[in-house]
Amino acid sequence: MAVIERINELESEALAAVSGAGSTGDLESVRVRYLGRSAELTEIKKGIGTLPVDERKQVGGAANRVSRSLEAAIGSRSQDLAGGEREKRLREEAVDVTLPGVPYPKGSLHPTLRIIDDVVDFFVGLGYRIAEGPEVETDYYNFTALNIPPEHPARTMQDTFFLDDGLVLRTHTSPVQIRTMLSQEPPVYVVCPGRTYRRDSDPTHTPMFNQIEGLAVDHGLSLAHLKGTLAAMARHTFGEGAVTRLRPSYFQFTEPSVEMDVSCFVCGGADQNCKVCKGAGWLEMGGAGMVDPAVLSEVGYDPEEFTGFAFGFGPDRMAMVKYGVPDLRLFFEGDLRFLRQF
Ligand code: 2NL
Repeated sequence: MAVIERINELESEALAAVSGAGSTGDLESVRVRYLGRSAELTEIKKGIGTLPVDERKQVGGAANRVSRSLEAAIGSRSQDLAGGEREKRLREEAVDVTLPGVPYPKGSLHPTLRIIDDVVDFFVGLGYRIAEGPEVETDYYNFTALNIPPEHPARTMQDTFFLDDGLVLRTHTSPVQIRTMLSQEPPVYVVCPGRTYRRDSDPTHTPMFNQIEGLAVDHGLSLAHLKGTLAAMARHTFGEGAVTRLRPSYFQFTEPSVEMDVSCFVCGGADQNCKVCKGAGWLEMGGAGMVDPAVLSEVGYDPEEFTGFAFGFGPDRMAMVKYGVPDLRLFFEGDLRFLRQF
């Protein structure tokens, strides 16, 4: 019977196509072509009703057998293909965890910031609070409250950047301590790091530089407390061997006033040709003194009841000395070749 023959032909044709399918996509096309809605075999099944009664059973049986055999063949081929494809994907997408990573450059702290952190940590350890304030200040907070009245010659020594409306770029962080004292009663223990500005530019002066000032106001504070505090700070920052000395000096806002030196941490004073201290044996660290009673009165503290000491350091200068940098301007140029050395 011609139809039965055709059905068998379709079977071998389809089985060949199934084994020839190279991917699950191909295999699906084969399934649609031989078992789909408009496949020849499907058409044959639909036409069974029009056949003579004695042929229907035979044709139907053959068609169903071929359908099942194709479905089975497609099913097993599908599993093989899917398994192979999965393996291929796993192989291709595998991550080699032994490959070296993409280098991610590590940053480093700016030398000035390292000094600031170090000094501030020391004072926080003693119980001081950190205080900050505006870089654009009024003439009053920057000068007048610090016992530097208008027209006083001390103002011209500071090379101030004057702005409009009586404002200035602060020439020191002292206005932060003034603001602190105006906002609270003693005791006061604050350390004030920040940027300050003066019209100055050469290898050891930049128009913007950093300062760390500190202020303590309490009952019974004396120059001895100041001296002990500064000595401990120098040991913390420059090593246990650091020795400090105070020399008489003058500031408008302290009385008495001192300049503080630290023994050279490179030669300790033993090398006449030392590059760091130039043979002096001492390095200038900053200034300090007992807060002038006029400043205490100005902020409403009773100078008969309270005394205070204050000090100021230049962390940029300290970093230059500690790390042997010859030109202060290098600190503010942002050249990574310079900064990566720290
Ligand atoms: C220096 C000197 C100094 C102060 C800063 C100060 C602040 C107040 C009252 C009194 Cl509110 N004094 N500050 C005192 C002495 C020296 O700095 O050469 N700094 C780099």
